[in-house]
Amino acid sequence: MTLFTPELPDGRIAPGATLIRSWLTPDQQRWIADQFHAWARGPVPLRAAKVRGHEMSVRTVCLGRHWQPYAYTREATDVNGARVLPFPDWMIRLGRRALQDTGHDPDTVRAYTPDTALVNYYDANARMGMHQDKDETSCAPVVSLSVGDTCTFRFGNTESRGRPYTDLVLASGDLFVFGGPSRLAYHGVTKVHTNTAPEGCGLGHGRINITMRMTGLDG
Ligand code: MD3
Ligand code: FE
Repeated sequence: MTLFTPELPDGRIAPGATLIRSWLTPDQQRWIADQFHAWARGPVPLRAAKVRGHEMSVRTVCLGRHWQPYAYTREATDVNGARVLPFPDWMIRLGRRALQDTGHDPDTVRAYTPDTALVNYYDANARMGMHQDKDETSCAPVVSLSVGDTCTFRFGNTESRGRPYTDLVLASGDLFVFGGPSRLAYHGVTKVHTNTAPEGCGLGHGRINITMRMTGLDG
């Protein structure tokens, strides 16, 4: 299959969707991989969420708030009841820089205060089916960072899981920001390309994806 990389020179994929390749330096990728290993040690371990009775193949650890289908909570009541780790300040600053570098206006950048991160781990066989992210009440952009193996990411439309969609390869260090009209687009991960993680990215096997969100929830 040919993967078509339709981004314009400024990284625009669709209105509100911007991709910046190799946005994270190898040092930053390694830092994130090291943090991931620490986050996965708890208090809430990596877990495969159950969606309508089926375990996802992706495993997730959350920061700030815990995501379970289809709610955000402070305690991981579907895992071990522990409170999730706080959302780190460095990640708020990184999120703002991501918005700045993808051309968002200064007011949007200043107002961006993500409170939840889903940190997904994909092994060689993991996939993520086409879905919309709509458990948040805020329409602020989602910031996505990838580390480790390359994957095929499917970016769809806001109407249905089906066509039209665009398949893109996401590699270690890539930044993707989804805002505006793209915020409610269906999307998924159709394949992880094993042994494609660059030397020095800090992850020997598999893929990490961090998505930062503003849930719009209080408390
Ligand atoms: C497009 N994660 O955690 S990141 C998820 O690679 C999720 O782990 C995928 O979908 C992953 O919900 C994709 C890219 C992404 C994230 C959020 C989006 C694309 C998006 C929100 C709206 C539209
Ligand atoms: Fe998603």
